[in-house]
Amino acid sequence: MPQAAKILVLNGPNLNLLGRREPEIYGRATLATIEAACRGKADELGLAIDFRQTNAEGELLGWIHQARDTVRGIVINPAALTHTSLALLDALKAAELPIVELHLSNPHARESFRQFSYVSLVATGVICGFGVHGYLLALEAIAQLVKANGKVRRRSRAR
Ligand code: DHK
Repeated sequence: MPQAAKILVLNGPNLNLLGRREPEIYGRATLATIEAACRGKADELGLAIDFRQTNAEGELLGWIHQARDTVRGIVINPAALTHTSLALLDALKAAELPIVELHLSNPHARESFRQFSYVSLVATGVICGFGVHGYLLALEAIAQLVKANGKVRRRSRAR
C-alpha cells in the first residue's frame, strides 16, 4: 500500500483558546475537537496529518522550515500573524509547498486591519468563513493539490 502523504496543519496565536475566545466569532469548538475532526477527515482522504498550535512566531517559522523536507503540503490558520508577519510570508515561500490558508471567520467582513493577508501572497488558495468545517474543506483542497503535484513531481524521499 502506498504511504499516506503527510500534511502539516498549523495553528497560530490564541487558537489554543478556541471554545472560550469570542465564541460568537470563532465558535464553541475547542482546538482538540477540531484536531479530532481533522484526524477523521485525514483518514478518509488517506492523508497523515501533523496538527500543531503555537503562540510563538519563531516556533511557527521553525516548523515551516522543517516542513520543506518532511511534508507534502501545509494547511495553516495563521491567526493574527496573517495580517502582520512578513517573516511568515518568507518562510512559507521558502517551503515551496502547496499551501492552503484557512480562517474560521471571514476576515473580509471584519475590521479593515484584518482585510490584508501576507499569507495570501503565497497561498495556493484561501478558505474562510466556514468555521470548523473550513478545516475539513482545507484538507480536501490540500489532498487534491498533493495528488496533482505528485503527478508532475516525484520526489525520492517518503513524505
Ligand atoms: C483567527 C484570528 O485569531 C484572527 O486574528 C484572524 C482568524 C482571523 C480566524 O478567523 O480563524 O484575523
